[in-house]
Amino acid sequence: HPVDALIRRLPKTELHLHIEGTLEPELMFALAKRNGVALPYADVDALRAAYDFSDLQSFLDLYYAGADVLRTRQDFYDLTWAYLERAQADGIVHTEIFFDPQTHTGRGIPFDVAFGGIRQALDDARSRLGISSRLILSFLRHLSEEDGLATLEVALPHLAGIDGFGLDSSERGHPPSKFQRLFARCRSLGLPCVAHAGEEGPPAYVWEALDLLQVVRIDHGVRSLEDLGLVQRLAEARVPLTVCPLSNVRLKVCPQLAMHPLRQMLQAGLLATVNSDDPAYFGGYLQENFLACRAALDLSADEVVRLVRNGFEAAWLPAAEQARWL
Ligand code: ES4
Ligand code: ZN
Repeated sequence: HPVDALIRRLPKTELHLHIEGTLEPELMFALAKRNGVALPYADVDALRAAYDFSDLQSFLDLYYAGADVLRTRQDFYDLTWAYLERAQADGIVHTEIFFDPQTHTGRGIPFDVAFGGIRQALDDARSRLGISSRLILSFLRHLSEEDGLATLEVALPHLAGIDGFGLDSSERGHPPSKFQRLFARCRSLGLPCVAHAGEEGPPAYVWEALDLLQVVRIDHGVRSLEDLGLVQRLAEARVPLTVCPLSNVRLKVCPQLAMHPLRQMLQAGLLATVNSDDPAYFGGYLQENFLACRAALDLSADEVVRLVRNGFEAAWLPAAEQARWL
Protein backbone atom coordinates (compact mmCIF):
# COMPACT_ATOMS: atom_id res chain seq x y z
CA HIS A 1 0.00 0.00 0.00
CA PRO A 2 1.42 3.48 -0.89
CA VAL A 3 0.81 4.88 2.61
CA ASP A 4 2.88 2.02 4.07
CA ALA A 5 5.88 3.23 2.06
CA LEU A 6 5.36 6.67 3.60
CA ILE A 7 5.23 5.16 7.11
CA ARG A 8 8.53 3.37 6.49
CA ARG A 9 10.22 6.42 5.02
CA LEU A 10 9.30 9.14 7.55
CA PRO A 11 11.64 9.93 10.46
CA LYS A 12 9.66 9.25 13.63
CA THR A 13 9.59 9.75 17.40
CA GLU A 14 8.62 7.32 20.14
CA LEU A 15 7.31 8.92 23.35
CA HIS A 16 5.74 6.04 25.26
CA LEU A 17 8.00 3.04 25.71
CA HIS A 18 8.79 1.05 28.85
CA ILE A 19 12.32 -0.25 28.44
CA GLU A 20 11.47 -3.31 30.57
CA GLY A 21 8.69 -3.95 28.04
CA THR A 22 11.23 -4.43 25.24
CA LEU A 23 12.63 -7.61 26.83
CA GLU A 24 12.16 -10.16 24.04
CA PRO A 25 11.69 -13.82 25.06
CA GLU A 26 15.04 -14.72 23.43
CA LEU A 27 16.91 -12.16 25.53
CA MET A 28 14.94 -13.16 28.63
CA PHE A 29 16.17 -16.76 28.22
CA ALA A 30 19.73 -15.63 27.46
CA LEU A 31 19.85 -13.42 30.58
CA ALA A 32 18.24 -16.15 32.70
CA LYS A 33 21.05 -18.48 31.65
CA ARG A 34 23.76 -15.83 32.16
CA ASN A 35 22.47 -15.10 35.67
CA GLY A 36 21.47 -18.62 36.75
CA VAL A 37 17.78 -17.71 37.02
CA ALA A 38 15.17 -20.46 36.52
CA LEU A 39 12.23 -19.48 34.29
CA PRO A 40 8.90 -21.29 34.69
CA TYR A 41 8.68 -21.88 30.91
CA ALA A 42 10.25 -24.67 28.85
CA ASP A 43 11.28 -22.41 25.98
CA VAL A 44 10.71 -19.18 24.09
CA ASP A 45 7.54 -20.52 22.43
CA ALA A 46 5.99 -21.54 25.75
CA LEU A 47 6.73 -18.07 27.11
CA ARG A 48 5.22 -16.35 24.07
CA ALA A 49 2.14 -18.54 24.39
CA ALA A 50 1.61 -17.05 27.88
CA TYR A 51 1.27 -13.56 26.37
CA ASP A 52 -2.51 -13.83 26.19
CA PHE A 53 -3.74 -11.06 28.46
CA SER A 54 -7.22 -10.35 29.79
CA ASP A 55 -6.49 -6.87 31.14
CA LEU A 56 -3.68 -4.57 32.33
CA GLN A 57 -3.04 -6.49 35.57
CA SER A 58 -2.67 -9.89 33.86
CA PHE A 59 0.04 -8.32 31.69
CA LEU A 60 1.78 -6.53 34.56
CA ASP A 61 2.09 -9.80 36.50
CA LEU A 62 4.13 -11.31 33.64
CA TYR A 63 6.02 -8.10 32.93
CA TYR A 64 7.28 -7.79 36.52
CA ALA A 65 8.13 -11.51 36.66
CA GLY A 66 10.07 -11.25 33.37
CA ALA A 67 12.10 -8.28 34.64
CA ASP A 68 13.61 -10.56 37.30
CA VAL A 69 16.24 -11.80 34.82
CA LEU A 70 17.70 -8.26 34.70
CA ARG A 71 20.45 -8.29 37.32
CA THR A 72 23.61 -6.48 36.19
CA ARG A 73 24.47 -3.15 34.64
CA GLN A 74 25.41 -5.06 31.47
CA ASP A 75 21.94 -6.68 31.39
CA PHE A 76 20.29 -3.25 31.39
CA TYR A 77 22.75 -2.02 28.78
CA ASP A 78 22.07 -5.01 26.50
CA LEU A 79 18.30 -4.62 26.92
CA THR A 80 18.40 -0.93 26.05
CA TRP A 81 20.85 -1.35 23.17
CA ALA A 82 18.69 -4.06 21.58
CA TYR A 83 15.72 -1.68 21.69
CA LEU A 84 17.74 1.19 20.22
CA GLU A 85 18.95 -0.92 17.28
CA ARG A 86 15.35 -1.93 16.69
CA ALA A 87 14.27 1.71 16.93
CA GLN A 88 16.82 2.68 14.31
CA ALA A 89 15.50 0.00 11.95
CA ASP A 90 12.01 1.47 12.47
CA GLY A 91 13.11 4.98 11.47
CA ILE A 92 12.99 6.44 15.00
CA VAL A 93 15.26 9.46 15.35
CA HIS A 94 14.18 10.50 18.86
CA THR A 95 12.88 8.34 21.70
CA GLU A 96 11.68 9.13 25.21
CA ILE A 97 11.74 6.00 27.32
CA PHE A 98 10.43 5.04 30.76
CA PHE A 99 12.24 2.95 33.30
CA ASP A 100 10.68 1.63 36.51
CA PRO A 101 13.40 1.77 39.21
CA GLN A 102 11.10 0.34 41.91
CA THR A 103 10.69 -2.87 39.87
CA HIS A 104 14.42 -3.40 40.42
CA THR A 105 15.17 -1.84 43.82
CA GLY A 106 12.23 -3.84 45.23
CA ARG A 107 14.12 -7.08 44.45
CA GLY A 108 17.52 -5.85 45.62
CA ILE A 109 18.99 -4.43 42.42
CA PRO A 110 20.51 -1.01 43.27
CA PHE A 111 19.10 2.05 41.49
CA ASP A 112 22.43 2.86 39.84
CA VAL A 113 22.74 -0.63 38.28
CA ALA A 114 19.51 -0.23 36.30
CA PHE A 115 19.94 3.48 35.69
CA GLY A 116 23.64 3.23 34.78
CA GLY A 117 23.19 0.54 32.12
CA ILE A 118 20.20 2.24 30.50
CA ARG A 119 21.86 5.68 30.59
CA GLN A 120 25.08 4.39 28.99
CA ALA A 121 23.18 2.76 26.11
CA LEU A 122 21.21 5.98 25.47
CA ASP A 123 24.43 8.00 25.47
CA ASP A 124 26.06 5.55 23.04
CA ALA A 125 23.00 5.68 20.75
CA ARG A 126 23.42 9.41 20.27
CA SER A 127 26.91 8.98 18.81
CA ARG A 128 26.69 5.50 17.26
CA LEU A 129 23.10 5.40 15.94
CA GLY A 130 22.24 9.10 15.64
CA ILE A 131 19.23 8.64 17.94
CA SER A 132 18.51 11.35 20.52
CA SER A 133 16.63 10.42 23.65
CA ARG A 134 15.15 11.38 27.00
CA LEU A 135 14.95 9.15 30.07
CA ILE A 136 11.81 9.28 32.22
CA LEU A 137 11.86 7.84 35.75
CA SER A 138 8.43 6.29 36.21
CA PHE A 139 6.90 5.59 39.63
CA LEU A 140 4.78 2.50 40.27
CA ARG A 141 1.31 3.61 41.31
CA HIS A 142 0.40 0.31 43.03
CA LEU A 143 3.07 1.19 45.62
CA SER A 144 2.74 3.95 48.23
CA GLU A 145 3.58 7.61 47.77
CA GLU A 146 6.22 7.14 50.52
CA ASP A 147 7.92 4.45 48.42
CA GLY A 148 7.94 6.89 45.50
CA LEU A 149 9.41 9.66 47.65
CA ALA A 150 12.16 7.31 48.90
CA THR A 151 12.91 6.33 45.29
CA LEU A 152 13.19 9.98 44.32
CA GLU A 153 15.73 10.53 47.13
CA VAL A 154 17.88 7.67 45.81
CA ALA A 155 17.63 9.12 42.29
CA LEU A 156 18.74 12.66 43.27
CA PRO A 157 22.50 12.09 42.76
CA HIS A 158 21.71 10.95 39.19
CA LEU A 159 19.33 13.78 38.30
CA ALA A 160 21.61 15.08 35.54
CA GLY A 161 20.81 11.91 33.60
CA ILE A 162 17.05 12.03 34.18
CA ASP A 163 14.80 14.17 31.99
CA GLY A 164 11.37 13.79 33.57
CA PHE A 165 9.07 11.73 35.76
CA GLY A 166 6.16 9.41 35.01
CA LEU A 167 3.49 7.30 36.71
CA ASP A 168 2.57 3.80 35.57
CA SER A 169 1.40 0.31 36.62
CA SER A 170 -2.09 -0.71 37.87
CA GLU A 171 -4.36 2.26 37.20
CA ARG A 172 -7.69 1.25 38.76
CA GLY A 173 -7.82 2.14 42.45
CA HIS A 174 -4.59 4.15 42.24
CA PRO A 175 -5.65 7.64 41.10
CA PRO A 176 -3.18 10.43 40.41
CA SER A 177 -4.43 12.19 43.57
CA LYS A 178 -2.50 9.54 45.57
CA PHE A 179 0.77 11.10 44.34
CA GLN A 180 0.26 14.87 44.70
CA ARG A 181 3.12 15.44 47.15
CA LEU A 182 5.52 13.27 45.11
CA PHE A 183 4.81 15.09 41.86
CA ALA A 184 5.01 18.52 43.54
CA ARG A 185 8.50 17.49 44.64
CA CYS A 186 9.38 16.29 41.12
CA ARG A 187 8.19 19.57 39.59
CA SER A 188 10.20 21.54 42.15
CA LEU A 189 13.29 19.90 40.65
CA GLY A 190 12.45 21.69 37.40
CA LEU A 191 11.67 18.57 35.37
CA PRO A 192 8.51 17.81 33.36
CA CYS A 193 6.04 15.18 34.55
CA VAL A 194 3.76 12.78 32.68
CA ALA A 195 1.29 10.15 33.88
CA HIS A 196 -0.52 7.13 32.50
CA ALA A 197 -4.21 8.04 32.73
CA GLY A 198 -7.41 7.05 30.96
CA GLU A 199 -6.05 3.66 29.85
CA GLU A 200 -8.26 1.48 32.10
CA GLY A 201 -9.10 4.31 34.47
CA PRO A 202 -11.89 6.88 34.01
CA PRO A 203 -11.66 10.38 32.52
CA ALA A 204 -11.60 11.70 36.11
CA TYR A 205 -8.07 10.29 36.41
CA VAL A 206 -6.99 12.34 33.36
CA TRP A 207 -8.42 15.49 34.98
CA GLU A 208 -6.51 14.65 38.17
CA ALA A 209 -3.27 14.11 36.26
CA LEU A 210 -3.68 17.55 34.64
CA ASP A 211 -4.93 19.53 37.64
CA LEU A 212 -3.31 17.79 40.62
CA LEU A 213 -0.05 16.48 39.11
CA GLN A 214 0.28 19.22 36.45
CA VAL A 215 1.56 16.80 33.85
CA VAL A 216 2.66 18.06 30.43
CA ARG A 217 1.55 14.89 28.59
CA ILE A 218 -0.97 12.12 29.16
CA ASP A 219 0.12 8.54 28.50
CA HIS A 220 -2.71 6.65 26.73
CA GLY A 221 -5.67 8.92 27.56
CA VAL A 222 -7.93 7.03 25.14
CA ARG A 223 -10.83 7.11 27.62
CA SER A 224 -10.73 10.94 27.52
CA LEU A 225 -13.19 10.72 24.61
CA GLU A 226 -15.92 9.78 27.12
CA ASP A 227 -15.83 13.33 28.54
CA LEU A 228 -16.40 16.17 26.08
CA GLY A 229 -15.27 18.83 28.55
CA LEU A 230 -12.01 16.94 28.97
CA VAL A 231 -11.52 16.66 25.20
CA GLN A 232 -11.97 20.43 24.95
CA ARG A 233 -9.44 21.03 27.72
CA LEU A 234 -6.85 18.68 26.15
CA ALA A 235 -7.36 20.13 22.67
CA GLU A 236 -7.20 23.79 23.74
CA ALA A 237 -4.09 23.31 25.87
CA ARG A 238 -2.55 21.07 23.16
CA VAL A 239 -1.71 18.43 25.75
CA PRO A 240 -0.15 15.50 23.90
CA LEU A 241 -1.61 12.00 24.31
CA THR A 242 0.81 9.12 23.80
CA VAL A 243 -1.49 6.49 22.32
CA CYS A 244 -0.41 2.84 22.01
CA PRO A 245 -2.82 1.05 19.64
CA LEU A 246 -1.47 -2.53 19.71
CA SER A 247 -1.18 -2.31 23.50
CA ASN A 248 -4.81 -1.20 23.78
CA VAL A 249 -5.96 -4.25 21.79
CA ARG A 250 -3.74 -6.75 23.65
CA LEU A 251 -4.89 -5.44 27.06
CA LYS A 252 -8.55 -5.33 25.98
CA VAL A 253 -8.78 -1.57 26.42
CA CYS A 254 -10.18 -1.72 22.88
CA PRO A 255 -11.89 -4.84 21.41
CA GLN A 256 -10.11 -4.75 18.04
CA LEU A 257 -7.86 -2.40 16.11
CA ALA A 258 -10.60 -1.53 13.60
CA MET A 259 -12.51 -0.03 16.55
CA HIS A 260 -9.57 1.93 17.94
CA PRO A 261 -10.43 5.63 18.56
CA LEU A 262 -7.18 6.97 17.04
CA ARG A 263 -8.96 8.73 14.16
CA GLN A 264 -11.69 10.14 16.45
CA MET A 265 -8.92 11.57 18.64
CA LEU A 266 -7.40 13.40 15.65
CA GLN A 267 -10.81 14.58 14.48
CA ALA A 268 -11.54 15.94 17.98
CA GLY A 269 -8.43 18.10 17.66
CA LEU A 270 -6.34 16.10 20.14
CA LEU A 271 -2.56 15.99 19.84
CA ALA A 272 -2.43 12.20 19.53
CA THR A 273 0.81 10.33 18.86
CA VAL A 274 1.48 6.65 18.05
CA ASN A 275 3.79 4.60 20.29
CA SER A 276 4.58 0.98 21.14
CA ASP A 277 4.40 0.81 24.99
CA ASP A 278 5.76 -2.73 25.68
CA PRO A 279 6.52 -4.04 22.19
CA ALA A 280 8.07 -7.37 23.23
CA TYR A 281 4.76 -8.28 24.92
CA PHE A 282 2.25 -6.65 22.58
CA GLY A 283 3.42 -7.97 19.23
CA GLY A 284 4.90 -4.98 17.49
CA TYR A 285 7.36 -2.10 17.60
CA LEU A 286 6.55 1.41 16.40
CA GLN A 287 6.48 0.69 12.69
CA GLU A 288 4.11 -2.24 13.29
CA ASN A 289 1.79 0.03 15.27
CA PHE A 290 1.62 2.48 12.38
CA LEU A 291 1.25 -0.21 9.70
CA ALA A 292 -1.42 -2.12 11.64
CA CYS A 293 -3.40 1.10 12.24
CA ARG A 294 -3.04 2.08 8.59
CA ALA A 295 -4.52 -1.23 7.52
CA ALA A 296 -7.25 -1.54 10.19
CA LEU A 297 -8.37 2.10 10.09
CA ASP A 298 -7.42 2.86 6.48
CA LEU A 299 -5.36 5.85 7.63
CA SER A 300 -4.69 8.36 4.87
CA ALA A 301 -1.28 9.84 4.05
CA ASP A 302 -2.44 13.10 5.70
CA GLU A 303 -3.42 11.29 8.88
CA VAL A 304 -0.09 9.45 9.04
CA VAL A 305 1.81 12.71 8.50
CA ARG A 306 -0.29 14.38 11.20
CA LEU A 307 0.46 11.60 13.71
CA VAL A 308 4.19 11.68 12.95
CA ARG A 309 4.34 15.49 13.16
CA ASN A 310 2.41 15.37 16.44
CA GLY A 311 5.21 13.19 17.79
CA PHE A 312 7.80 15.87 17.09
CA GLU A 313 5.54 18.59 18.50
CA ALA A 314 4.99 16.53 21.67
CA ALA A 315 8.67 15.61 22.10
CA TRP A 316 10.92 17.28 24.65
CA LEU A 317 13.25 18.71 22.02
CA PRO A 318 14.71 22.22 21.90
CA ALA A 319 12.64 24.48 19.62
CA ALA A 320 15.41 24.71 17.00
CA GLU A 321 15.70 20.93 16.76
CA GLN A 322 11.92 20.53 16.65
CA ALA A 323 11.68 23.06 13.82
CA ARG A 324 14.19 21.00 11.81
CA TRP A 325 11.85 17.98 11.81
CA LEU A 326 8.56 19.86 11.47
C1 ES4 B 1 2.31 -0.48 31.24
CL1 ES4 B 1 0.58 -0.75 29.18
C2 ES4 B 1 1.04 -0.18 30.74
N1 ES4 B 1 0.15 0.47 31.51
C3 ES4 B 1 0.51 0.84 32.72
N2 ES4 B 1 1.71 0.60 33.26
C4 ES4 B 1 2.61 -0.05 32.51
N3 ES4 B 1 3.87 -0.42 32.76
C5 ES4 B 1 4.34 -1.05 31.69
N4 ES4 B 1 3.39 -1.11 30.75
ZN1 ZN C 1 2.70 2.51 29.19
